[in-house]
Amino acid sequence: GDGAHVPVLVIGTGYGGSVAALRMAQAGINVEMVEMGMAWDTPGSDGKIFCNTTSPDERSYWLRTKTKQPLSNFLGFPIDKTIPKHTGVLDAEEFGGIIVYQGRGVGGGSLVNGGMAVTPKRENFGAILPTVNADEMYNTYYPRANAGLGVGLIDPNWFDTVDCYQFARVGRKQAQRSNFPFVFVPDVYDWDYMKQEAAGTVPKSAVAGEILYGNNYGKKSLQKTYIAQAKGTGRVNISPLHRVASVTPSGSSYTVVIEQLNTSGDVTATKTVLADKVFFAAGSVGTSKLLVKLKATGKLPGLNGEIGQGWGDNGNVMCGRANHLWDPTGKVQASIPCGGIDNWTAGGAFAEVAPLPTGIETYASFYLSITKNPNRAQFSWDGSKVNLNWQTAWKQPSIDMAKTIFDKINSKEGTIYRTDLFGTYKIWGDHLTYHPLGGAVLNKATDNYGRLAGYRNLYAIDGSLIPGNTSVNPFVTITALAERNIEKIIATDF
Ligand code: FAE
Repeated sequence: GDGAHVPVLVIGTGYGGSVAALRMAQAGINVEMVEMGMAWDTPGSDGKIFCNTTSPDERSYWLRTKTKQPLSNFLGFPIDKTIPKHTGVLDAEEFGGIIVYQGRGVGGGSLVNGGMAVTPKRENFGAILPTVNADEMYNTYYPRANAGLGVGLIDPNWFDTVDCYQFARVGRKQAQRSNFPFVFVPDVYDWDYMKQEAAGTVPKSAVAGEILYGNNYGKKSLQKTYIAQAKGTGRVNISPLHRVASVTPSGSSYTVVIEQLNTSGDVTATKTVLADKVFFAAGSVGTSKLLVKLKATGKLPGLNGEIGQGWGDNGNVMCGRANHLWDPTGKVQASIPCGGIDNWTAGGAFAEVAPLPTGIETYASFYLSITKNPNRAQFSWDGSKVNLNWQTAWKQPSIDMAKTIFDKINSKEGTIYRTDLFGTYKIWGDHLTYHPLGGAVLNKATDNYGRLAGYRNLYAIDGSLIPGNTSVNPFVTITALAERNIEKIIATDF
């Protein structure tokens, strides 16, 4: 509450924040977590906590009056619709050259993401986090993260026969016909539950197309794993609909100013808390925006010049292909991807075979590629807000890398790209990312364990630490790095 003095305050309840909170609580430390989004623990009038991708309502978007769907068009027609302004679960945050999609609520990105839980290939790790000991990560922290997240793999026999993965089997066949390896991708979705969904014996979630605006059943979001465990210690308190506005030194502690929000996004109260230690876990964008502003406005002037630097989009780019009529991808598609095409070493691209759960046969194959895009952007303060200088044209290397896969598949299959999914006659979804990384890079803006340079007892512990690319989907690496860092911090800083 207002005026309290707490030992530890964690800003944000995504992967980094949840790991930090759990491990500190297990070490006997009381933790206060502040989350700008909603709790997502109460059903709406339809009996469900989250709305479906096919019928977005006020629960879908963070403070928008119109949806901002990643695939904005179908057959060339815009498909976005009007919604009431509300503190919904998915934020489509617009900067000049890129829209950054993020989760809002207790559980952060785990509420809205595909749950693809991928440990990078060891040979790529040196390029991902060059100052981190790979042996420790692969022997201890990646296994710890995978266990904590509840990662599992689809049953390959079931995959081979079930209707809802027809789209992925077409993706596999076409990849293999062009001599690309198709790999199964682990996920935190409960695969046994999905089997029951497909069999019609439990309420449907993934098989009914739930994903971007939350899964009502089946997905092991952080609410069901790290956060449930953290709450179980009795030492963690979470305040949803509270947004941290400022952190500034006060004696040997920090004064944290927190704005309480209503579900229309208005500030209804401002509270001040004194915290001995503050963990920035507001995500790459949230942590970067806070730190850049606090440095520029004199609240934390001692932060170093690396703050806001080294931001990347994990090379995300999307595209669709139009299949022949003999390659239908299925009317019913599970919303959880389970496989990818690996051309990282030769072409710099790893493409997930993604569903297009429209409920009708589209004959389309859809992909989200993660590429080795070398471009990095920076955040800066303009006197009233924080901007990001990413340019849309900086996606060209990603397009070129994705083409190493899909030009070859198109030529082998005699097929073409879809041009109707992102506008009219537009092939590439090059306007967005799901994977923001960087802005408070490890061993640059912080020491090698996330302690922010210039201050004692201030830490970054989320995707902001990772310099722009993980070669695969990022949350397992964010979780494993947080496990590594918090272990060191608990051992030495308390
Ligand atoms: P994050 O999970 O974003 O949590 C930060 C939290 O801080 C959020 O809950 C914010 O609301 C909150 N916050 C921000 N600012 C403030 C403030 N000032 N005061 C209080 N609270 C604040 O951070 N990754 C994968 O590995 N596999 C996938 O399949 C996958 N699919 C994705 C699909 C979508 C649509 C999206 C958007 C992302 C996907 N990701 C995926 C990315 C993944 O969710 C993301 O990397 C992590 O969630 C980032 O974790 P952090 O802990 O950095």
